[in-house]
Amino acid sequence: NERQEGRPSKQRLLVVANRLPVSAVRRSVDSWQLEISVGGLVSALLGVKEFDARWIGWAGVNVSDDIGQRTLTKSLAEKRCIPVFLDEEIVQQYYNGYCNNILWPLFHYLGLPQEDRLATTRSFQSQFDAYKKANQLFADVVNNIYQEGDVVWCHDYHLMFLPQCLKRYNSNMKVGWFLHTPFPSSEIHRTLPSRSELLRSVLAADLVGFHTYDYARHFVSACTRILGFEGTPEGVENQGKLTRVAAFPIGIDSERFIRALELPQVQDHIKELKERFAGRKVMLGVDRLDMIKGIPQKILAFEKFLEENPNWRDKVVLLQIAVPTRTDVSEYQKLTSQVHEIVGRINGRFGTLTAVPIHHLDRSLDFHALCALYAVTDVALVTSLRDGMNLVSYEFVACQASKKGVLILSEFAGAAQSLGAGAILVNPWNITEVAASIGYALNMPADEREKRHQLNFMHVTSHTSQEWAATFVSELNDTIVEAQLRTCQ
Ligand code: ADQ
Repeated sequence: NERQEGRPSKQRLLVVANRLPVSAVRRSVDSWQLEISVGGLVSALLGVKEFDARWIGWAGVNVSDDIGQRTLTKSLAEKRCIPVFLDEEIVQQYYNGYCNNILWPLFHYLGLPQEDRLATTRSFQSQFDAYKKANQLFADVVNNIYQEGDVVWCHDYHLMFLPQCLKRYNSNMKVGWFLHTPFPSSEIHRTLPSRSELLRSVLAADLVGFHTYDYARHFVSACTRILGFEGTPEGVENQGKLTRVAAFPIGIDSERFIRALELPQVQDHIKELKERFAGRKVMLGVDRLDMIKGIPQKILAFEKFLEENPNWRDKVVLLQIAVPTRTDVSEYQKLTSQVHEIVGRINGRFGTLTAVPIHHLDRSLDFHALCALYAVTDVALVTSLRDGMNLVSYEFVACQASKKGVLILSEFAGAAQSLGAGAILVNPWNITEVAASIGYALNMPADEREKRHQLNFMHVTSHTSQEWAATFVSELNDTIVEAQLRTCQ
C-alpha cells in the first residue's frame, strides 16, 4: 500500500457515466464474460497517469438475483469498475424514455415528443420520476465507495440529477459534471417541463463543463433567465455559491491512431482498399445511425453532386458506415429504412454493372479497419445537424498525415469551432451548398489541401483527450481550493 510506504498515493478519480466501459454477458449462474470497449473516455483517462480512476455505471444487463449481482461486482472489480444495477422498468423509463426520447432530441434542437400531447405529458412525469430514481441509485453507489480526497466526475445528460444527490450525501464531495452533447439555447431548454429542477441539480456541482463556449453560454443564460440566478464571467452565482462553468473541448488519443497506421494488418487493409477503389476518389462518412448525424441530407447532397457533375460519376465513391443504435426505437427504424431507400435509389440511378456510387454499411468496424478507411479517404463528410463535438472528424485528421485529404464539416458540430480553419464548413441543411463543397474538395489543389490539413493536424495532435481529462480534473480540484479559501476568509 502506497500510503503505508510513505509515498504519496494518487488521487482517486470516480468517473460516473451511464454505461461502464465494459459490457457483461452472463455465461452461467455465477460467471461472466467481460468485454472492454475502448471509447474516447476510456483512452482519455488511461492517458492521465496522475489519477487512480474507478468507473461507476450500468453494465448494460439486467441482473436481478443476488448471486448474479455479487459475482458480476467481483468480476468488474478487477477492471476497476463498480456496477449500478438498474431493473428493466427503470431502464425503459429512465434510459429509453427520459434520456433518449426526451433529453437527447431536445438538446439537439429536435424538440420534445409531440405525437399525443396528453399521453406525452403523462408519461413525461413517470419518466422523469424514473430518471431521478436512477440518478439516486448511481449516487448511492458513489457514496458507498467515496473516500475523503476523491474527486467525482459525472458524465452527460443521463446524470444531470446526480450532482445534487451527491452533495446531499456530502457537501464536501468534489463534484464535476460534463455534458457531451450540445447544451441548447435557453429558449429550447425552457420548453422542458423539468427545466428548473435539472438546472438546480447541475448547479450543485463545483465545476460544470461543456465542449464549447457557446454551450456554456447557453447554460448560463438558462440559469439566469429560468432561475433568476446571476451569470458571472466564472459561471453562475446564487446566494454566495459559485458554480464554475467553462468550456473544455474534448480531443482524441491521436497517438493511438497514428501508431495504428504502422501496424502490418492496417497496412494490408490500406493496400486492399487502394486496389479495390483504384481510379476513384474515396469519400467517407462514419456515424452512429442517429437523426442528429444528418445522414440522409449527406447522401442527398452527394446525389446532387453526381447529378450536376456527370464527369465525376465513375470517378468517386461514397463509403457510408453507419452503426445502428437504439434499434428498438421506431424513429431509428424509420431512419434506417429512409437511408436504405435513398441509397438504393441513387445506386439504381447512377450505378453501372461493375460499380455503384455509394457503399452503405449498417455496422460497426473494428479499430484497425476504421484507421485504414480513414487513411485512404480523399474527402470526409461530417454533416451532423447538431453534434456536441464529433470525434470522427478528429480521427480522420489524425490518420491523414500522408494523404492530406479534405474535411467537409457541419458548422453545427462542436468540432467546427476547433477544426474550422482547416475544414470546409457547411450548413448541412443546405444540400446545394454541401454538393458544391464536395466539388470544391475533390478539385482542391495539393498546396491548399496541405495547408488546411496542417492546421487541423496540429490542433488534433496538441489537444488530446488526455489533456482534456487532466485539465478538467485539475480545474475541478482548484474550484474546491477556491471554495475552501472562501470559507476560511
Ligand atoms: P457520439 O454521438 O457517439 O458521441 P462521436 O463524437 O462522433 O459521436 O464519436 C463516435 C465514436 O464512435 C468515434 O470514436 C467513432 O470512431 C466511433 N464510430 C462511429 N461509427 C462507427 C462505426 N461504424 N464503426 C466503428 N466505430 C464507429 C457523443 C457526442 C459527440 C461527442 C462525443 C464525445 O454526441 O458530439 O463528440 O460524445 O464527447
